[in-house]
Amino acid sequence: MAAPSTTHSRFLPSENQLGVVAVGFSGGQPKPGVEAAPLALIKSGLLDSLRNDLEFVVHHDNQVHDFTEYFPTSDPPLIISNARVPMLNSLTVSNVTCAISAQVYEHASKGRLVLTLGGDHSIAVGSIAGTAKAIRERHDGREIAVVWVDAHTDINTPETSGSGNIHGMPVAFISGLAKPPRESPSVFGWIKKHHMINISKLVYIGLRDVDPGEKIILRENGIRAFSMHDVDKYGIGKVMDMALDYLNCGPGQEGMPIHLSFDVDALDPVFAPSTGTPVRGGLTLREGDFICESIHETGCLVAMDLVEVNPLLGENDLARKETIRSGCSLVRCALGESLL
Ligand SMILES: [Mn+2]
Repeated sequence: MAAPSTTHSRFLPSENQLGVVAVGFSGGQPKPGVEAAPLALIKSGLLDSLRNDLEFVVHHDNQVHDFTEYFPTSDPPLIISNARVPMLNSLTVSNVTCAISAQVYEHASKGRLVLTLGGDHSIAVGSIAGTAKAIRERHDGREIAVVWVDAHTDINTPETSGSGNIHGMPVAFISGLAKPPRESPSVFGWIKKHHMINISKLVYIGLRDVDPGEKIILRENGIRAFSMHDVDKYGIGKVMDMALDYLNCGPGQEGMPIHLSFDVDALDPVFAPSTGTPVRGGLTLREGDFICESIHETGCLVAMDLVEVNPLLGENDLARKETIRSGCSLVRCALGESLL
């Protein structure tokens, strides 16, 4: 039986107010199914356990939003000069993430911790934008830190992308590394300065499948990244010490509001097989849980995304159940469940 956390939140007025945004959207990538994740997670009892075991007051409109009302009537592949492939569903993803940012902002501006259940990882453009704007307003212009836990860096620009799928680009757009394309300026044209993150306040954990163009972006921008090589070399405990120290969120440090964006494909496919782009050699479930526990313990968490659970993928029903169970475990750990 879990008990509520005793950790004091450093950036939220109270510890137990949780806003939930359920996003049934898969347009940032080609495989159907990831839009079914929020309902599968909720049906498996995720929100009930947050209410009953961790004693959160959950603010949720009891809807999974598919945001189809924001889909444009036409959204042809967007051809961009110097790009290898066209950008796919660009207007759709732009419109949907704008709507997500407003929903996340609505919760965050009231001082709630915000949990966004995806959906593919393109939705993080919206969730991070909403968090960043609300925190700037509530805390005198303060920037947020982002911990991006993923097998991939998702930092392609339209020019470096080899697929055109926007779930591989959210970090580029939300950090301003990628600008609204000249060919279609309304694509992510809604992103203003107050929505953006500072790339020097981003940390990656769990990387093991990074495109050549992305490696150049990481190097040129000096982005702090902990790959699976680092997890093997130092162990997850030391990696989290280094990551949190870098973000000024270690013991005795001043702290920064943290947005945790957790892609379930950071976990090894043994623990999370039902996802669109699984990569072998990933985090164990305990390592994933430990990342979440460590961030919770800082008291700095202000928002979390859980993305890329795809209940239509995986070999069998057991694979799907395991993936959903893993996803629920990650959320509960980030929100304060502890072993003892
Ligand atoms: Mn991702």
